[in-house]
Amino acid sequence: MNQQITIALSKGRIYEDTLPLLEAAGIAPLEDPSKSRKLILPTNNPLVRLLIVRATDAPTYVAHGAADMGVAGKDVLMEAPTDNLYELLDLQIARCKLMVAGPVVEKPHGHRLKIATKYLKSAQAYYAQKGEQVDLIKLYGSMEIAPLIDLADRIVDLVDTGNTLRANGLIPLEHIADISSRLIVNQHAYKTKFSQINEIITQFKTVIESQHA
Ligand code: PRT
Ligand code: MG
Repeated sequence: MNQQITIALSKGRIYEDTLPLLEAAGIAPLEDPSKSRKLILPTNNPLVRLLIVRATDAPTYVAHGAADMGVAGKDVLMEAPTDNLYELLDLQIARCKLMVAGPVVEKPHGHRLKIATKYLKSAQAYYAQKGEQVDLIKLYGSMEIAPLIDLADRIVDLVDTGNTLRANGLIPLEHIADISSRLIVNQHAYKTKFSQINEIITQFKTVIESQHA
């Protein structure tokens, strides 16, 4: 028996890059989230709907079973509790790097390095593995400002083209991790809706393999 499938996605780059994958699985949203204010989007398949959520919230919807599956950046998954969900597929979309960045000319720091970031867990794990004691400062955005006004010596943030760093007089210093978006599935839904979910995953895989052959 076919059941309702709910997929959590964030607007912007993840949505744009997931569309072709959904299309290959025969799923086409009936409205464009950049134009519509609807947060629950019906699709051409009456059994499939899309939830438009904040990027950092996607794992929460999936972990609680409010969505059966979703798409989330690895950066987000590294920070979030991932009980109750499986990370089943690297979609190889919305790629970037998690990096340490700092001013082109660093001031001498006679103290422990202060690192501003929204990626506390990843930054903590990175410096622990290096055996370096640092003070972490949690920010929710615009991290690039922190070294400019002496809130922090360096930042840990996502870098794609490097334009944002450059525009703020910062340069990438250390590579922490390659980031891409992952398909996540609620563990219970994966059992109870296995054939429907597996069908979607198979179609996604076909596209990803053809794009990265
Ligand atoms: O924007 P919002 O606050 O709603 O949430 P969000 O920023 O988490 O969502 P969104 O849609 O911006 O990002 C979703 C996912 O895209 C992230 O979780 C990453 O996995 C992935 N991704 C890929 C990126 C980037 N590339 C990226 N460049 N996310 C953010 N950026 C930002 C980065 O933080 C920095 O401010 O872009 C800036 C750097 O870009 P460059 O090209 O100037 O280097
Ligand atoms: Mg953003």
